[in-house]
Amino acid sequence: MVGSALVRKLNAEGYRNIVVRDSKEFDLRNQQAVNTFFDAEKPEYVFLAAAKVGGIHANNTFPAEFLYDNLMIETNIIHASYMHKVKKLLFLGSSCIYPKFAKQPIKEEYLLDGYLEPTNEAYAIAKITGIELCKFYRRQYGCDFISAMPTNLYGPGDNFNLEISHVMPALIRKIYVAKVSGEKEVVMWGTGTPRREFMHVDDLAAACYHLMEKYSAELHVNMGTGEDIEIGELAKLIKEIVGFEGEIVNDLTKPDGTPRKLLDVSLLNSIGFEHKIELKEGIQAVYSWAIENRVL
Ligand code: GFB
Repeated sequence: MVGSALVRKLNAEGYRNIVVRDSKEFDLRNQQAVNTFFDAEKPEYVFLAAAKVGGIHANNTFPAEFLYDNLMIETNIIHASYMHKVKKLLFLGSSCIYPKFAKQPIKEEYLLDGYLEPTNEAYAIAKITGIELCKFYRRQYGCDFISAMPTNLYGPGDNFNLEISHVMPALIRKIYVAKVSGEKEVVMWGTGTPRREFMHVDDLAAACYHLMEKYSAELHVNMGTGEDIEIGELAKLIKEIVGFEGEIVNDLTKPDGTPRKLLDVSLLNSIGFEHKIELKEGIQAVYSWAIENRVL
């Protein structure tokens, strides 16, 4: 989802020499394969969006893979970028790097200030390592490597598989299916009281492009909208957009995860970037995309 949005943005900005590989073509966990790729393509600018990602259930169920795969991807690419003298690299992390009970809104400085949320601890440790790699390659070797920490993302190309997806595509799919099959209830995981901040992936891609042009420093940059919503309210909004009139019921056997992770985006704003796509309009666009692309 993020990689495709970055390609759309770079194309729109007029770039024509964009080198892309997806995971079916080669395995970024394989150091030799990564080095061979860098030898052949000699990239000048690297957007490191590749990662093993998933929603709360996938993170909680496959922590070994979330740690191992992400560590391998990051270390291989960041080291190869250093060895091949890449001009600039942007590493993408996640807002789950911050402590579970971080003060809100979360400033970049709160990193490593408390215990992590257990459901995504493995993924968070991998992403924190990525930030630290960029920081230390910058400090020791002078590499222009920067890091961005996006909030929960959504958009075209999202994963709608209910077992591994994030909440947004999951609720869009469940609510749509309930509507077309005439069901009266939709199951929402957890209590519905956690709050999440959602950013459309096209805003994220624009923010990444902006950082690549304007930012060069050790400190990672929060990427978000600065606004969040309760999951129960999100479900109501999706119901309204999809036109479903049944009930939302809670499955309390599923975890809530972190209660809140609203990012302080004043650093991003001070670099000159503000998001454009508001939540309702973004969900409407994704819903239309999902219908057109038959992923529901
Ligand atoms: O989006 P989500 O899976 O990820 O869940 P996290 C957000 C909230 O929505 C949780 C609730 O409180 C879920 O319990 N939820 C309600 C649901 N219904 C559903 C449903 O049908 N599916 C899903 N998936 N959730 C992930 C992290 O955390 O977010 C990752 O595990 C990463 O590491 C990513 O940071 C952005 O926001 O809880």
